[in-house]
Amino acid sequence: LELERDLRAALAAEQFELAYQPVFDLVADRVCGFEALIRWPHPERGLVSPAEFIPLAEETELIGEIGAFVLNRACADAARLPGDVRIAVNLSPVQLRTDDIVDAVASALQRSGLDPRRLELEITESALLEDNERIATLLERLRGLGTRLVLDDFGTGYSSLSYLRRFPFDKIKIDQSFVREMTTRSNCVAIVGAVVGLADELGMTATAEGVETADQLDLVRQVGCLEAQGYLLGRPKPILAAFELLRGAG
Ligand code: G
Ligand code: G
Ligand code: MN
Ligand code: NA
Repeated sequence: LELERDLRAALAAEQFELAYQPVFDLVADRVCGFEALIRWPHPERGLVSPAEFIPLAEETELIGEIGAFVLNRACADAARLPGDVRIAVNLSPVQLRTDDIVDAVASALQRSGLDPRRLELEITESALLEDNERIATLLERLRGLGTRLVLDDFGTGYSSLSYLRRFPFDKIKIDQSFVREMTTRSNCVAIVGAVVGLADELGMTATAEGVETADQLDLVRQVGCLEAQGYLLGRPKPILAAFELLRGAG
């Protein structure tokens, strides 16, 4: 309850920050985007993990306001990044329970002037479990704004192929648990390779998440994956460091 009170205060005081983790185009060998990850530097508790406060925000319906903050900040920051660099924002399943999310995304795009094609919306499978017809219409509307839809953490939930048939995704993010075990379990190499092939056939991109070692990156490349993200390639960092990373890459 104390944390809930702090969460409200943090919103009012704009205590939240965004960290940006680079996403690499493995063909061009350059940063092609960033995933925005919320950070809460709490004055007394120190850095509170979103794994702790996002579930609380979902229960207390503060997630709408926090989500709007993330969208607005990420789009404003992305609009200042050069060229065609993309920004990915995580959407909570709770944010998809009402159609307000369409207005929130449209508003962030309009206020920032960001080209909608540079905004990626990450959605986990758990958001797709219920109320299929309504969710399908909602996702069509989000895509209608010009944004790209990403199926996040693929492989961890039901990983139903019907999600890929029914919903208009542009990208699949392969969960880090598969990537981590590629070096120790050949079946994980086969699974990641199969998802990459499937994405390709469907005209989608696949991103390998959680790449931590050079051996993992080699295997990810070997199975034909074109995009990757993980601590080996870059940790989540403040926007200024993200700018520097792009400048350094030339
Ligand atoms: O960066 P990391 O440990 O800190 O994130 C932990 C979890 O919190 C991940 O599942 C991530 O998707 C989620 N997360 C991080 N930032 C956001 C955000 O802005 N919105 C939502 N809904 N989830 C987020
Ligand atoms: O659920 P989602 O995939 O959005 O969450 C991404 C989470 O994974 C964030 O908490 C982010 O900080 C974390 N992350 C990103 N790269 C790595 C990595 O290479 N290893 C580990 N263990 N976590 C990572
Ligand atoms: Mn994500
Ligand atoms: Na993910």
